[in-house]
Amino acid sequence: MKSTGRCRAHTNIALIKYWGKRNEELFLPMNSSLSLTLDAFYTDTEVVLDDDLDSDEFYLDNTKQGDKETQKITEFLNLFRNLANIETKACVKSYNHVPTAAGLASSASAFSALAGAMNQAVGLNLDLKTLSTFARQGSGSATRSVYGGFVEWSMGEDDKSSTSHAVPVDDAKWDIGMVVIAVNTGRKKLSSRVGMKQTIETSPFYSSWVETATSDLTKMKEAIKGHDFITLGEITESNGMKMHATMLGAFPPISYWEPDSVKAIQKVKEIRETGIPCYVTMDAGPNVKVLCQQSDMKKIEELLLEDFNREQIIPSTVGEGIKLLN
Ligand code: 2P0
Repeated sequence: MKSTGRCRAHTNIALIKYWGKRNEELFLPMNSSLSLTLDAFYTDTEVVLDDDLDSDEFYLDNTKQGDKETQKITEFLNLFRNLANIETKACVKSYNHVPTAAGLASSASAFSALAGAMNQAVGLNLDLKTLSTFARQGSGSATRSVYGGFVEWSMGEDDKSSTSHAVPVDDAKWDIGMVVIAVNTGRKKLSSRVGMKQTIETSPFYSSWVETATSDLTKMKEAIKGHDFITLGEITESNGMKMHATMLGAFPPISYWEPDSVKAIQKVKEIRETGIPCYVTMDAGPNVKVLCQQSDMKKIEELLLEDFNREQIIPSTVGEGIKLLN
């Protein structure tokens, strides 16, 4: 017997960052976070449950993946198989749709799409909130990709997995956009998973980070409610910088920045000084993301082209939540 599920999920960029777990096994975060789902970057995934398979198979962009990558998928699918009380193996095929130079292939869209596809293949009919708690256990940031627009990942209580889930905050259909400046698209040397653990264990700034992220989130939700773009942007930029400052305080220090990251940040500041509101954020890599108003995106692209190449500048509008494909 065979049963199939197909799902698309878009990636998301955190405006209030997640940087650390209070429970590593369950992927429970130290603080709640908030993101914007992006239309330009997404993953399509097909899961075929097949009684004839002896073990799970995993293909990424038509290339069969090795044991280590497949094992991660197996562990993730087991969450669903355990719930449904089945042992059927699966063939998983994933396709990343990311502009070639972006280097933004993301575990957020990957695990969110896989959760959606497996939910359909198994026939569990989990609702989106519950599905986000499953996506979370593949990769923390995947929790938020279940929904479109502005999405909160509510940290939840204690070790209760079901309480740590995504909450849709706002559809972001009020002139919101993002421009990615791809500085370097190579593989990062230090994974987020290791980087965040090292930061919690050694950075003396960590407790202040958690406090400030929590108050930033409250203020940001107010700004979103009031469609106050300037406050939204100011908190975004401040929160991202505070996360990177906290990492710099780790031992040994952690920095994902490159010279061109600083160049991009300076450029955005110059653009802002001309009167166009735009604000930077950065994740566990050197690329710079610019939160802006969609109506300013063309102008911002033009100005960025004075210092960066065409293929380094990737604009995106707001993305939708997961959707089943047929
Ligand atoms: C975020 N990042 O909120 C933060 C900001 C990077 C910097 O979530 O260990 O791949 O799989 O939960 O989700 C990247 O870390 O880490 C991330 P795991 P994940 O988007």
